[in-house]
Amino acid sequence: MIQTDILITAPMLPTVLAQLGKHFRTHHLWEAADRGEFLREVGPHIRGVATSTLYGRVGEDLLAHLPAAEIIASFGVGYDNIDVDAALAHRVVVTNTPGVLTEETADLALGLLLATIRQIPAAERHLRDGQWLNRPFPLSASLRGRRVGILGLGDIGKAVARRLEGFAVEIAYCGRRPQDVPYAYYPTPVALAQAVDTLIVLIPGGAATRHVVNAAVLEALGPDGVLINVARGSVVDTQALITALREGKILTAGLDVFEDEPRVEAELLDHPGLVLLPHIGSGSVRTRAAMGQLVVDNLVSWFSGRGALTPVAEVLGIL
Ligand code: 8YV
Repeated sequence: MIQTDILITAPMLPTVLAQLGKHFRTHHLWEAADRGEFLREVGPHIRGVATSTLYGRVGEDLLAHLPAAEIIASFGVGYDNIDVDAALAHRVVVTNTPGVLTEETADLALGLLLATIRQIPAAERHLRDGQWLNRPFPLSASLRGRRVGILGLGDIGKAVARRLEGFAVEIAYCGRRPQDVPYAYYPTPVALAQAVDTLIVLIPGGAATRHVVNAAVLEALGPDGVLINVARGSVVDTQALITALREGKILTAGLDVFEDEPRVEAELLDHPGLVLLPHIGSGSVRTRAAMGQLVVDNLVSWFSGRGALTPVAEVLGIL
């Protein structure tokens, strides 16, 4: 047993908590009646942190209590919930959970795309409400003949593109640089939006990508435009999206993520044509277990002297 003190900031899967408890001396921050007092007491002993978006952002205010911290293992591939600059200033390594959720999230992106274009949730409501007895469900838009743009061709973007190949649609993408792929490249989000009528957002969140999908991008997508976001709510300017929907500048949207989760803007909730999901991209039992396992494995590997398994890109420079 490695007697290393680990701070767990927010509830995690019972299997993950059990494993962390087996390997380490764990401290549950979310159970503390007085967080300040708890951190003053255990903070100086903490060498590792396990966290997730459920906690909120890990930054200077928490790190200042953890002078002996060496590693933050975050649950999720996106790590905009960690102030990486602050972590690096404290010489704390940050890990995320890439890879294990790629295919699951790509599956959900395709499900959301089809549900949005073919209006599957509204059609089901029509049946359940007994409306089918009165009239057929209205005809929907179609995926046929669409040009689909992927904003952010990382691992998940590529997994989405592979699936789209099977749907016989044109595929284009925008990213920092062209890649060796058989899809058309556009250097800016507006150029991509001009070239396509369906946009799937897959770039990471954070300050650098805030509101990248703005009024100009939505206008460029056009009146048949469909926006799908399974990345981060912060990437889309929600007010611009609400305006674009109201003014018919785009057709509809399917959103799994929101700017102020779990709160969702009333104007989005009131719009019957939108498909809105509660951030379930990676949310299967199997995939969440794999993500949790990777949190455990990163901590165990680090404290066994074998290094971090999946450090985030910014950290690779200091290792
Ligand atoms: C999780 C995610 O919902 O991996 C990510 O970046 O957004 C999702 O897999 C989230 O991290 C849960 O805390």
